[in-house]
Amino acid sequence: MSPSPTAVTLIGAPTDIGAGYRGARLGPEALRIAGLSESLRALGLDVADRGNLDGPPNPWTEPVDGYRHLDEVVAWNQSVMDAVGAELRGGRMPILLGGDHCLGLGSITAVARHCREHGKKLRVLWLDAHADFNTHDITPTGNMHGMPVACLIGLGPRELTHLGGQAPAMQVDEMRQIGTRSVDAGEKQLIKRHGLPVYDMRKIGDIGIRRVMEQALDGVDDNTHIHVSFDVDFLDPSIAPGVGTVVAGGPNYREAQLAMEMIAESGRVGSLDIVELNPILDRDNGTALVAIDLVESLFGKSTLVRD
Ligand code: EXY
Ligand code: MN
Ligand code: MN
Ligand code: MN
Repeated sequence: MSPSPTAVTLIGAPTDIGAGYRGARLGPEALRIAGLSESLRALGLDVADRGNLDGPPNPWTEPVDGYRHLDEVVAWNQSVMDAVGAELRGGRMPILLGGDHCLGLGSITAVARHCREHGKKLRVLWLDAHADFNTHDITPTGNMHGMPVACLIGLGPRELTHLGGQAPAMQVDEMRQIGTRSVDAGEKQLIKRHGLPVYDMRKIGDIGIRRVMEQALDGVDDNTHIHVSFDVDFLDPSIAPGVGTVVAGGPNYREAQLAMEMIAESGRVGSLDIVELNPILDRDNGTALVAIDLVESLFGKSTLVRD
């Protein structure tokens, strides 16, 4: 994988199968209508759009054994893993358009397998208000968009922890969570037990977003593949209201922009998820436009006035 590849492929995953509100299934179209392809092309990228993946409808049923829609979540993540893996094998950078964050499991399982096969180090930057580290016995809702990180490190149903053929899909120390500010009691204990690296909003308040990003990117070298899993609810709701699980007190525009610019300057971004955009809860598609502007910062658009 070349650093900051110039060839990207959009992959739509129109489902809210893991979410507690319906509407994230409309996320891919909202991002397309807000001009994601055009914005990336304007930055000189070769942009392909492979359209939307197919998967089971949302049956909207209650949790069973602490999992809501488990079979459908597995089917969607299998489809995402196959599509993301195909783009990586083709030398293109996959950009997954969600859809809710349970899809991060399939996406990152494919990326982690690609890294193993190519002898690359993996660094996952999980930008999110939430830790998404629940398991079926501690989840307060059964919604599986609250579980992908636990599944990725091997805590979850075998159909998901072994989706890519082996578990864990990734190591805890390959993950850096940034912007966390809504964590359940059981989740907090699990995070402590497993030593999940979390830069929560208190840390950002204490040392600032620049220092946090320096620490989160520490150790990234020319042999590192960075995967950015951008849950749009990472952002403060005042700039991004169109998400299903709003949590006040998130990074402001400038903090989010600096975070994206610093990730871009590493030159090692190899894959991206844009998830949890819910147009039903948005105003004038404004959240999609903000998300795209920040993704442009991830691809080199900078506020730095170069001499
Ligand atoms: N922790 C809560 C739960 O597990 O239901 C809320 C999870 C929200 C997850 C969103 C995608 O980031
Ligand atoms: Mn999330
Ligand atoms: Mn979230
Ligand atoms: Mn169990």
